[in-house]
Amino acid sequence: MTHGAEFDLADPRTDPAAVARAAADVLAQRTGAARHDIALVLGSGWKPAAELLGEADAEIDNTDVPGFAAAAVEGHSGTIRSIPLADGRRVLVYGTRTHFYEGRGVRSVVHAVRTAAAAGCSTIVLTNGCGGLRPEWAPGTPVLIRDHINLTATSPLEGATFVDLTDVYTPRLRDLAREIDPSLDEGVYVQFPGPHYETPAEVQMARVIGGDLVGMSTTLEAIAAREAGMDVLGISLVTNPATGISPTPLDHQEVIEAGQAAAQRCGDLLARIVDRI
Ligand code: 8IG
Repeated sequence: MTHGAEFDLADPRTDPAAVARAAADVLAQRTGAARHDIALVLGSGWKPAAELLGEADAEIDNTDVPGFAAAAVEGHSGTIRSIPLADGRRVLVYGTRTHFYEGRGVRSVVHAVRTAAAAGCSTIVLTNGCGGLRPEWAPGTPVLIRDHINLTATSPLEGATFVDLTDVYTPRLRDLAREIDPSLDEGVYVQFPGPHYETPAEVQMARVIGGDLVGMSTTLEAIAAREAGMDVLGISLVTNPATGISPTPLDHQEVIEAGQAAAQRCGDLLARIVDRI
């Protein structure tokens, strides 16, 4: 399905809020649910974990929803799923995200977040796969995002929109996650523009400025979510030590196995968090 020029986020005359409303309308139609309550964005390594949330009763191709681009990373287009919870609430699960490095513009990067808000979600859980700056974080360690440093040199907010970012990652949700899993560490996530990985000198810089995690997503989405008034929980899955952190070169097989081993822990964590939000 194609959509008209009025839904082209790359056109500066387009109102992103109107595209988000149109997208939310399509989701309501296609899921048969007037509203959703919690949104979940799945990053690298989180797909198997999300299976543990429950069974989706609707699955929609990104390309059928206004403003969504076909997935750039995977071979197939991304999908959006709707999972009903036992208590009547619904979770909107985004199987892919648009990354800043795709060059589609920041509006496209945060469109899923704005669509979730327009669909009624008051909480969004942003997950990602990232590099870890602390040697004690083995591949496969989930870490709560306590705060972020946005190194993209841009913002999803347009015009004189001054949004307070004191508590971007809602303290109550972080407390809840740690109640469920007291062994969870917290860290500061540094978003680099990508798509190249960091040099060792850039990883050192990230440490010096207060970072614990390095990746290519999440911060712009979190800002847009706060603008929309949503509570935000950010969880990173450390899939590799950042360049120069580990004395031994990265073993890709090790990373894959660590990710698979983490799926059960991350899935349990997600399911128990969503249950108690
Ligand atoms: I998975 O080491 C993953 N994504 N910037 N650095 C950055 N992004 C990442 C990394 C990493 N690992």
